[in-house]
Amino acid sequence: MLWLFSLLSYILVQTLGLVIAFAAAAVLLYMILRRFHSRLMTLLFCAVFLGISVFFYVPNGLPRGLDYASFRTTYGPSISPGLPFGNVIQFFLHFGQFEKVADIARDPNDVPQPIARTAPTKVHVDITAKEVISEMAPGVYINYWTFGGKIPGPFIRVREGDTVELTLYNDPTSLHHHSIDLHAVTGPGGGAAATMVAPGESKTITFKALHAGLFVYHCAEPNVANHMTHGMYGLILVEPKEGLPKVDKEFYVMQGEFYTTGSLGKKGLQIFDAAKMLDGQPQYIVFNGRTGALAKGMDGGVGETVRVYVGNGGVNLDSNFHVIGEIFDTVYPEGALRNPIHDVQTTIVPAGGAAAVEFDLNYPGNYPFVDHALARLDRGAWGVLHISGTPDPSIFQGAIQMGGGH
Ligand SMILES: [Cu+2]
Repeated sequence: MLWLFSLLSYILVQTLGLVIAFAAAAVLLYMILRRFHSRLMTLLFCAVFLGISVFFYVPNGLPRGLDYASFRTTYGPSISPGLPFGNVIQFFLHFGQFEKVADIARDPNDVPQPIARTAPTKVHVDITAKEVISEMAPGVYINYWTFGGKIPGPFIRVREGDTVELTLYNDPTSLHHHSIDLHAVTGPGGGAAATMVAPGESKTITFKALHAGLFVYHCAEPNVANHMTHGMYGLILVEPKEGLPKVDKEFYVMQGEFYTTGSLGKKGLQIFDAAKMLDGQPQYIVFNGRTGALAKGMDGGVGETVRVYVGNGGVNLDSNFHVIGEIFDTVYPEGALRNPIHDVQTTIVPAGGAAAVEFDLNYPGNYPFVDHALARLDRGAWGVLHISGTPDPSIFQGAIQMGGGH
């Protein structure tokens, strides 16, 4: 409950505190001046005080706690990104019902096996939309909205030509409606137009995977950017009929941004900041939902080949995906599995897009992977691929020091 207290104290101290201090300062000023001056002179001095205050406060704005975004005018096709005030009340009333997830990060090894089938079939997929509480960083709590209680949502794997029957269930503990738009779908809203589900409700769509590729799926309930930046995204791989090259390891990585009223590292439960989202100024830019999520868990050995499926939930930034100390043998830019390019250092993963990268593991060590817009490292956009094995001095020689890399 400490983090709940920290949130309330933030609102009370920063916003209410300012109002109290300002009012008290005005009264104090009036009382002091009135002892030495006429009423008219005192009121004039107070007018100067008020005028200067307005001069400073109006351009700078009030503290974030009062700058609530549901009062903001925006020009999207649907509702603005601010949470309705009623939902904030609902959030606190129903606070106890949210599942507290120990680790929000999806295991990067959580990728289904390659498809061995040589003919199309009908595939059933069940996904549950769920709103939970978990840690972005130690002591920094976020009300995440998820597919399946983890970020990113489950990795869906089908074959070109398959028919997919997908059921979206919205957990009864959710406060919001949710839906799913899969970029692999040809049809209204990518499926979102037929999957809008209230808490406790479920809906089913059926679609044919007409195009091979690596596709993003995401919640498309308005305000869409708001739902996505809370964590509602994942990848669906539609394998080409002819299959993908065989590799030894496959990993699942997805970048996303989080916008909080508290600055980077501010402890306690963080409120979503719609104004910062509109301005494109995230506090956290992370892989798989939280800082440090992929510091461990991605392992390989010299002589192996790996493929990383990289997606970007956005909602504002393109990712510049790069593995420090490796060169991608093959990149499928923008998830186009029939159009690979080769010998690539850094590949762009657009917001709402994906790329797959493949490379041989040639030399042991720790290989950080990053968004190479490197200031984002400090907001959390990094992980590490651990490669074991025997060093080949013909590939690299040198005394390895801690903290190596660029
Ligand atoms: Cu949603």
